[in-house]
Amino acid sequence: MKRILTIQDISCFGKCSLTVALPLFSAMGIEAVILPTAVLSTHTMFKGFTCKDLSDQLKPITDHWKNEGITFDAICTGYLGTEEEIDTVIDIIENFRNKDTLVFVDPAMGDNGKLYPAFNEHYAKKNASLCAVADIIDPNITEASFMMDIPYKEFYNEDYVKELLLELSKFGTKTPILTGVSLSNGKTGAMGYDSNTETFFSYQNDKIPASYHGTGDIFSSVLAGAFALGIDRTEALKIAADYTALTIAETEKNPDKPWYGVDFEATIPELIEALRKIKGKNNGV
Ligand code: PXL
Repeated sequence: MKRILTIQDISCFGKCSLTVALPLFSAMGIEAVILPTAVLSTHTMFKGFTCKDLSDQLKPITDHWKNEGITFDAICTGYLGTEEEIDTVIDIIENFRNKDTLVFVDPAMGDNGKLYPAFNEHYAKKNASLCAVADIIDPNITEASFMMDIPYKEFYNEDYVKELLLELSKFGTKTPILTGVSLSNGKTGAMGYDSNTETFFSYQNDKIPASYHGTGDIFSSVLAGAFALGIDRTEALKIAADYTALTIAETEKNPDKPWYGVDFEATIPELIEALRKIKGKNNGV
Protein backbone atom coordinates (compact mmCIF):
# COMPACT_ATOMS: atom_id res chain seq x y z
CA MET A 1 0.00 0.00 0.00
CA LYS A 2 1.26 3.49 -0.84
CA ARG A 3 1.93 5.74 2.13
CA ILE A 4 1.49 9.50 1.86
CA LEU A 5 2.43 12.22 4.33
CA THR A 6 0.10 15.21 4.28
CA ILE A 7 1.25 18.42 5.96
CA GLN A 8 -1.43 21.07 6.59
CA ASP A 9 -3.73 22.47 9.27
CA ILE A 10 -6.71 20.89 10.99
CA SER A 11 -9.74 23.14 10.75
CA CYS A 12 -12.00 21.34 13.24
CA PHE A 13 -15.17 22.53 11.52
CA GLY A 14 -15.31 23.46 7.86
CA LYS A 15 -14.35 20.51 5.66
CA CYS A 16 -10.98 21.53 4.27
CA SER A 17 -7.28 20.68 4.60
CA LEU A 18 -6.71 17.58 6.78
CA THR A 19 -10.39 16.82 7.39
CA VAL A 20 -10.82 16.20 3.67
CA ALA A 21 -7.33 14.90 2.79
CA LEU A 22 -7.39 12.11 5.38
CA PRO A 23 -10.76 10.54 4.41
CA LEU A 24 -10.07 10.94 0.70
CA PHE A 25 -6.65 9.26 0.85
CA SER A 26 -8.14 6.44 2.92
CA ALA A 27 -10.96 6.01 0.39
CA MET A 28 -8.35 5.87 -2.38
CA GLY A 29 -6.61 3.00 -0.62
CA ILE A 30 -3.61 5.05 0.45
CA GLU A 31 -2.19 5.01 3.99
CA ALA A 32 -2.39 8.62 5.16
CA VAL A 33 0.04 10.00 7.72
CA ILE A 34 -0.86 13.46 8.96
CA LEU A 35 1.34 16.28 10.20
CA PRO A 36 -0.99 19.00 11.53
CA THR A 37 0.62 22.44 11.39
CA ALA A 38 -2.09 24.21 13.42
CA VAL A 39 -5.47 23.52 14.98
CA LEU A 40 -8.22 26.02 14.13
CA SER A 41 -11.78 26.06 15.43
CA THR A 42 -12.97 26.59 11.84
CA HIS A 43 -11.31 27.57 8.59
CA THR A 44 -10.51 31.26 8.21
CA MET A 45 -13.61 32.14 6.20
CA PHE A 46 -15.54 32.16 9.49
CA LYS A 47 -15.28 35.23 11.71
CA GLY A 48 -13.64 34.79 15.12
CA PHE A 49 -11.80 31.52 14.43
CA THR A 50 -9.26 30.34 17.03
CA CYS A 51 -5.83 29.10 15.97
CA LYS A 52 -3.18 27.21 17.91
CA ASP A 53 0.06 27.10 15.98
CA LEU A 54 1.83 23.73 16.17
CA SER A 55 5.05 24.74 14.39
CA ASP A 56 7.16 23.82 17.41
CA GLN A 57 5.82 20.24 17.22
CA LEU A 58 6.83 19.56 13.62
CA LYS A 59 10.48 18.78 14.29
CA PRO A 60 9.98 16.55 17.38
CA ILE A 61 7.24 14.59 15.58
CA THR A 62 9.27 14.06 12.42
CA ASP A 63 12.47 13.30 14.42
CA HIS A 64 10.54 10.51 16.11
CA TRP A 65 9.39 9.15 12.73
CA LYS A 66 12.99 9.24 11.47
CA ASN A 67 14.15 7.27 14.51
CA GLU A 68 11.41 4.72 13.84
CA GLY A 69 12.58 4.37 10.22
CA ILE A 70 9.21 5.55 8.85
CA THR A 71 9.29 6.44 5.13
CA PHE A 72 6.81 7.88 2.62
CA ASP A 73 6.04 7.20 -1.05
CA ALA A 74 4.68 10.72 -1.36
CA ILE A 75 4.70 13.93 0.64
CA CYS A 76 2.10 16.58 0.03
CA THR A 77 1.51 19.98 1.55
CA GLY A 78 -1.50 22.29 1.68
CA TYR A 79 -2.48 25.34 3.72
CA LEU A 80 0.45 26.36 5.97
CA GLY A 81 0.73 29.25 8.39
CA THR A 82 3.90 31.30 8.41
CA GLU A 83 7.08 31.86 6.44
CA GLU A 84 9.11 30.11 9.17
CA GLU A 85 6.81 27.13 8.88
CA ILE A 86 7.47 26.96 5.15
CA ASP A 87 11.22 26.69 5.92
CA THR A 88 10.53 23.90 8.43
CA VAL A 89 8.37 22.05 5.89
CA ILE A 90 11.11 22.34 3.23
CA ASP A 91 13.57 20.80 5.75
CA ILE A 92 11.13 17.95 6.45
CA ILE A 93 10.72 17.26 2.72
CA GLU A 94 14.49 17.23 2.18
CA ASN A 95 14.96 14.99 5.24
CA PHE A 96 12.42 12.36 4.11
CA ARG A 97 12.62 12.36 0.34
CA ASN A 98 14.55 9.79 -1.64
CA LYS A 99 14.85 9.43 -5.40
CA ASP A 100 11.40 7.84 -5.69
CA THR A 101 9.43 10.13 -3.35
CA LEU A 102 6.77 12.20 -5.03
CA VAL A 103 6.57 15.72 -3.61
CA PHE A 104 3.28 17.50 -4.30
CA VAL A 105 2.74 21.10 -3.14
CA ASP A 106 -0.57 22.93 -3.13
CA PRO A 107 0.40 26.51 -2.20
CA ALA A 108 -3.06 27.07 -0.70
CA MET A 109 -3.34 30.76 0.11
CA GLY A 110 -6.08 32.42 -1.91
CA ASP A 111 -8.82 32.38 -4.50
CA ASN A 112 -10.81 34.67 -6.79
CA GLY A 113 -8.00 37.22 -7.01
CA LYS A 114 -7.56 37.56 -3.22
CA LEU A 115 -5.33 36.05 -0.54
CA TYR A 116 -7.00 34.33 2.45
CA PRO A 117 -7.28 36.63 5.52
CA ALA A 118 -4.21 35.19 7.31
CA PHE A 119 -1.75 35.94 4.46
CA ASN A 120 0.06 38.86 2.82
CA GLU A 121 2.04 39.31 -0.39
CA HIS A 122 5.35 38.50 1.29
CA TYR A 123 3.99 35.14 2.44
CA ALA A 124 2.74 34.50 -1.10
CA LYS A 125 6.24 35.01 -2.55
CA LYS A 126 7.75 32.74 0.09
CA ASN A 127 5.58 29.91 -1.27
CA ALA A 128 7.70 29.98 -4.42
CA SER A 129 10.60 28.48 -2.42
CA LEU A 130 8.36 25.60 -1.34
CA CYS A 131 7.17 25.08 -4.92
CA ALA A 132 10.83 24.96 -6.00
CA VAL A 133 11.39 21.68 -4.11
CA ALA A 134 8.23 20.01 -5.46
CA ASP A 135 7.81 17.57 -8.36
CA ILE A 136 4.23 18.71 -8.88
CA ILE A 137 2.48 21.92 -7.77
CA ASP A 138 -1.17 22.84 -8.22
CA PRO A 139 -1.84 26.52 -7.54
CA ASN A 140 -4.96 28.21 -8.82
CA ILE A 141 -4.58 31.33 -10.97
CA THR A 142 -4.81 33.62 -7.92
CA GLU A 143 -1.99 31.79 -6.11
CA ALA A 144 0.19 31.63 -9.21
CA SER A 145 -0.21 35.33 -9.92
CA PHE A 146 0.59 36.31 -6.31
CA MET A 147 3.67 34.06 -6.23
CA MET A 148 5.04 35.57 -9.44
CA ASP A 149 3.77 39.15 -9.35
CA ILE A 150 1.93 38.61 -12.62
CA PRO A 151 -1.39 40.51 -12.65
CA TYR A 152 -4.40 38.30 -11.85
CA LYS A 153 -6.94 38.11 -14.67
CA GLU A 154 -10.53 37.09 -14.15
CA PHE A 155 -10.98 36.82 -17.91
CA TYR A 156 -8.12 35.28 -19.84
CA ASN A 157 -7.24 33.06 -22.77
CA GLU A 158 -5.15 29.92 -23.17
CA ASP A 159 -1.99 31.96 -23.88
CA TYR A 160 -2.22 33.57 -20.42
CA VAL A 161 -2.53 30.12 -18.79
CA LYS A 162 0.45 28.82 -20.77
CA GLU A 163 2.50 31.88 -19.84
CA LEU A 164 1.73 31.31 -16.12
CA LEU A 165 2.70 27.63 -16.44
CA LEU A 166 5.98 28.40 -18.18
CA GLU A 167 6.83 30.99 -15.50
CA LEU A 168 5.90 28.51 -12.72
CA SER A 169 8.21 25.90 -14.25
CA LYS A 170 11.09 28.36 -13.75
CA PHE A 171 10.78 27.82 -9.98
CA GLY A 172 12.31 24.40 -10.63
CA THR A 173 9.09 22.38 -10.41
CA LYS A 174 8.98 19.69 -13.09
CA THR A 175 5.20 19.68 -13.44
CA PRO A 176 3.21 22.81 -12.59
CA ILE A 177 -0.56 22.39 -12.86
CA LEU A 178 -2.95 25.34 -12.78
CA THR A 179 -6.38 24.63 -11.30
CA GLY A 180 -9.69 26.40 -11.82
CA VAL A 181 -8.77 27.00 -15.46
CA SER A 182 -11.61 27.69 -17.86
CA LEU A 183 -10.56 27.32 -21.50
CA SER A 184 -14.01 27.97 -22.97
CA ASN A 185 -17.42 29.22 -21.91
CA GLY A 186 -19.22 26.90 -19.51
CA LYS A 187 -16.16 24.70 -18.94
CA THR A 188 -13.60 24.45 -16.16
CA GLY A 189 -10.71 22.19 -15.23
CA ALA A 190 -6.95 22.27 -15.06
CA MET A 191 -3.93 22.64 -17.33
CA GLY A 192 -0.41 21.44 -16.68
CA TYR A 193 3.04 21.64 -18.20
CA ASP A 194 5.55 18.81 -18.33
CA SER A 195 8.91 20.54 -18.44
CA ASN A 196 10.76 17.30 -19.29
CA THR A 197 8.90 16.87 -22.56
CA GLU A 198 7.94 20.57 -22.90
CA THR A 199 4.30 19.66 -23.44
CA PHE A 200 1.05 21.07 -22.07
CA PHE A 201 -1.81 18.83 -20.96
CA SER A 202 -5.30 19.69 -19.79
CA TYR A 203 -8.71 18.41 -18.83
CA GLN A 204 -11.98 20.34 -18.95
CA ASN A 205 -15.47 19.38 -17.87
CA ASP A 206 -18.74 21.27 -17.50
CA LYS A 207 -18.62 24.17 -15.06
CA ILE A 208 -21.31 24.02 -12.39
CA PRO A 209 -22.35 27.61 -11.68
CA ALA A 210 -21.94 27.39 -7.90
CA SER A 211 -19.16 28.28 -5.51
CA TYR A 212 -18.33 26.46 -2.28
CA HIS A 213 -15.38 26.66 0.04
CA GLY A 214 -12.92 23.74 0.22
CA THR A 215 -13.26 22.49 -3.35
CA GLY A 216 -9.59 23.35 -4.02
CA ASP A 217 -8.51 21.03 -1.20
CA ILE A 218 -10.73 18.25 -2.50
CA PHE A 219 -9.35 18.57 -6.02
CA SER A 220 -5.82 18.70 -4.68
CA SER A 221 -6.17 15.67 -2.38
CA VAL A 222 -7.57 13.49 -5.15
CA LEU A 223 -4.97 14.72 -7.62
CA ALA A 224 -2.09 14.08 -5.19
CA GLY A 225 -3.55 10.67 -4.35
CA ALA A 226 -3.90 9.76 -8.03
CA PHE A 227 -0.28 10.72 -8.73
CA ALA A 228 0.85 8.77 -5.64
CA LEU A 229 -0.97 5.72 -7.04
CA GLY A 230 0.99 6.10 -10.29
CA ILE A 231 -2.03 7.08 -12.40
CA ASP A 232 -0.98 8.95 -15.54
CA ARG A 233 -1.30 12.72 -15.47
CA THR A 234 -4.26 13.22 -17.83
CA GLU A 235 -6.23 10.48 -16.10
CA ALA A 236 -5.23 12.00 -12.73
CA LEU A 237 -6.58 15.43 -13.79
CA LYS A 238 -9.78 13.80 -14.99
CA ILE A 239 -10.44 11.82 -11.84
CA ALA A 240 -9.81 14.88 -9.62
CA ALA A 241 -11.87 17.27 -11.76
CA ASP A 242 -14.76 14.86 -12.28
CA TYR A 243 -14.93 14.02 -8.57
CA THR A 244 -14.87 17.71 -7.59
CA ALA A 245 -17.61 18.55 -10.11
CA LEU A 246 -19.76 15.63 -8.98
CA THR A 247 -19.34 16.71 -5.37
CA ILE A 248 -20.42 20.27 -6.16
CA ALA A 249 -23.44 18.94 -8.07
CA GLU A 250 -24.34 16.74 -5.09
CA THR A 251 -24.02 19.70 -2.70
CA GLU A 252 -26.34 21.72 -4.90
CA LYS A 253 -29.05 19.16 -4.08
CA ASN A 254 -28.62 19.82 -0.35
CA PRO A 255 -31.34 22.29 0.71
CA ASP A 256 -28.91 23.78 3.28
CA LYS A 257 -26.28 24.52 0.57
CA PRO A 258 -23.43 24.55 3.12
CA TRP A 259 -21.21 27.39 1.78
CA TYR A 260 -18.36 26.43 4.13
CA GLY A 261 -17.66 23.05 2.54
CA VAL A 262 -19.04 20.54 0.05
CA ASP A 263 -20.75 17.18 0.66
CA PHE A 264 -17.75 15.19 -0.52
CA GLU A 265 -18.68 12.28 1.76
CA ALA A 266 -21.74 11.52 -0.38
CA THR A 267 -19.69 10.98 -3.56
CA ILE A 268 -16.86 8.83 -2.17
CA PRO A 269 -18.42 5.66 -3.69
CA GLU A 270 -18.13 7.21 -7.19
CA LEU A 271 -14.48 8.10 -6.52
CA ILE A 272 -13.75 4.51 -5.56
CA GLU A 273 -15.60 3.29 -8.65
CA ALA A 274 -13.59 5.63 -10.92
CA LEU A 275 -10.35 4.30 -9.41
CA ARG A 276 -11.54 0.72 -9.89
CA LYS A 277 -12.17 1.40 -13.59
CA ILE A 278 -8.67 2.83 -14.06
CA LYS A 279 -7.14 -0.14 -12.29
CA GLY A 280 -9.17 -2.48 -14.50
CA LYS A 281 -8.01 -0.66 -17.64
CA ASN A 282 -4.36 -0.75 -16.55
CA ASN A 283 -4.61 -4.47 -15.89
CA GLY A 284 -6.08 -4.91 -19.35
CA VAL A 285 -9.35 -6.22 -17.90
O1 PXL B 1 -7.24 25.58 1.64
C1 PXL B 1 -8.32 25.99 2.31
C2 PXL B 1 -8.07 26.34 3.73
C3 PXL B 1 -7.41 25.46 4.57
N1 PXL B 1 -7.19 25.75 5.87
C4 PXL B 1 -7.62 26.90 6.39
C5 PXL B 1 -8.27 27.82 5.60
C6 PXL B 1 -8.49 27.55 4.24
C7 PXL B 1 -9.17 28.52 3.40
O2 PXL B 1 -9.65 29.52 3.79
O3 PXL B 1 -8.72 28.97 6.15
C8 PXL B 1 -7.37 27.20 7.83
